Amino acid sequence: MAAAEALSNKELSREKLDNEKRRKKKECAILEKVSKHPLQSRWALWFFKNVKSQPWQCNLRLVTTFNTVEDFWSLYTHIQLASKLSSGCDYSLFKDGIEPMWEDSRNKRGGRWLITLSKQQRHNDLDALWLETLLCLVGEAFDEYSEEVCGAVINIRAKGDKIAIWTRETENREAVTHIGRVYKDRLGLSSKVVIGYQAHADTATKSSSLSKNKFVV
Ligand code: MGP
Repeated sequence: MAAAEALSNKELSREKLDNEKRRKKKECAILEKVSKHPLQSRWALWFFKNVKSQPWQCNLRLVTTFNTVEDFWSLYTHIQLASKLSSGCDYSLFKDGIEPMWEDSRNKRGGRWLITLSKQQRHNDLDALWLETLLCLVGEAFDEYSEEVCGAVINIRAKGDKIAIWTRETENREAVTHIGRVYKDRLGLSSKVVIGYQAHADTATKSSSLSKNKFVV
């Protein structure tokens, strides 16, 4: 009888301990949530590695999504710097739900502000320009036109790397040019440098070097 009572007391205190642990865990989860700083949008990071035997789409992988400042930095510091990726690779950061391809319904009428870099810039400028591009995106830097932004892509290529911000509608002239001006300014490009905006519909039918600029800033 006494032994049975001792056993049930033991069970009771174990249950109490388990409940306490569960409560603490819940509290920690809530604290973690409230202490993180939310971003306006949820973002998805994609990685592309060129395997020539596979169709283009199959080489594209979703890495992860995030929607807080802290999770952005945690991701950024854990992944390889763009300048250390091998040729043929891309990173893309897009609003969650938009795939980083021309075919997505939010991209197909859009285009991109394209920054083409020289080979030497891989060592000197590339990582800083890409980080600034990411900060423009997650910080919604384009005022009332940030909604027009779909994402950004960095292409690591032997012939010269490229960075671009993709927007959703080439016909929204005011939005596109505002985004271009702010972007150029944020990258600290000299007023002598001209950057161009190309429609995806045009890029999809030509090599990017032959696509004509719809706008320049
Ligand atoms: P790229 O990777 O954007 O540039 O496109 P790269 O390698 O510098 O080549 P260039 O043509 O711009 O000089 C390379 C190829 O990948 C394209 O010609 C397409 O075959 C394919 N590709 C690229 N994108 C962004 C897409 C896309 O959105 N959809 C599809 N279906 N294919 C794409």
